[in-house]
Amino acid sequence: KRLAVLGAPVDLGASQPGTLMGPAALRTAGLVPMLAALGFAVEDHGDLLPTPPMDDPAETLPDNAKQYREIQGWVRALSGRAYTLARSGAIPIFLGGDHTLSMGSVNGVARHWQEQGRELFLLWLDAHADYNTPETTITGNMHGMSAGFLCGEAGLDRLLGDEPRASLDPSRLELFGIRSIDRLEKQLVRSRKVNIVDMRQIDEFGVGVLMRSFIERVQARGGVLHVSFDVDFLDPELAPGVGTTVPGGATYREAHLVMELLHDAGIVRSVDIVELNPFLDVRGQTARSAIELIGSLFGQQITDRPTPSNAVP
Ligand code: DIR
Ligand code: MN
Ligand code: MN
Ligand code: MN
Repeated sequence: KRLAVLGAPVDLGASQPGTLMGPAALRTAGLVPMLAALGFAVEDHGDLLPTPPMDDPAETLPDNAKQYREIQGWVRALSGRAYTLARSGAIPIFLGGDHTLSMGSVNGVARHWQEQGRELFLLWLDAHADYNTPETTITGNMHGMSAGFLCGEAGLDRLLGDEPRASLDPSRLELFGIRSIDRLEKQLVRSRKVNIVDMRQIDEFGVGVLMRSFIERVQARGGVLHVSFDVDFLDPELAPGVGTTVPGGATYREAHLVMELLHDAGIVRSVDIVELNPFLDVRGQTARSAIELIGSLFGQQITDRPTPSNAVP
């Protein structure tokens, strides 16, 4: 099985600079050899360059979308590359960069699966819902708009330029680990009936039960899955190297179980690792946590004992 690693050092979508160092830190922490040791053929495609800012006279710049033109250059380039990589049959792993990366990566892979007639589901592991639009945002930071954009919310309609826009029904988005959501964003998520697993649910039911029920939903539809992993999903104790830490996140063990269950299900076809900010990290701790989790996602196990993955309580 082939894995294709692609860096996208974008940081203009976040409130603080620094995520542009993310791909380098993930490589320094040993991502590629770790995946190779698990038996994969790993191609490292290096880092992507954005397309030059578009000058589209028909496009009025949206209000409240900071650095729109530059983000647009990244998103368009990413979407094209993601489409080609997915079509090549490899599992692409996109290294961020801030979470605007996903507007391109997910759009590109979604186009591919649409052509194949397979339903793509999107698992959003994050402290935040990222379901803002230029209408609902408080900060204007575009990394808080990615999930909304991907589900077809209005306001960034020409972001992709001539790159085809895939459509992802909000019913195929799973927000998981959420503990920070803005007021208008919450209303929007509710009105779209997006599935949302917040920390309250994780505390009450545990990640095992919740993740299994999501996986069953994907499998029942014969679907495939993109995992968009914002490292602020993790508790700040474990992942201090993020611009927008929120207390009360997933623990080391919860996060590993999520990844192990996803691996066992065999449905993951593409991955983003985003929002790692090495400038804020403590001796590479967050980068290391992130790659250990990616190891679990791709089959790293403690023992070779078969896991009772179908033992649904
Ligand atoms: C906040 C924070 N909801 C915003 N969002 C994110 O700026 O829209 N922080 N994604 O990481
Ligand atoms: Mn995010
Ligand atoms: Mn986040
Ligand atoms: Mn963030």
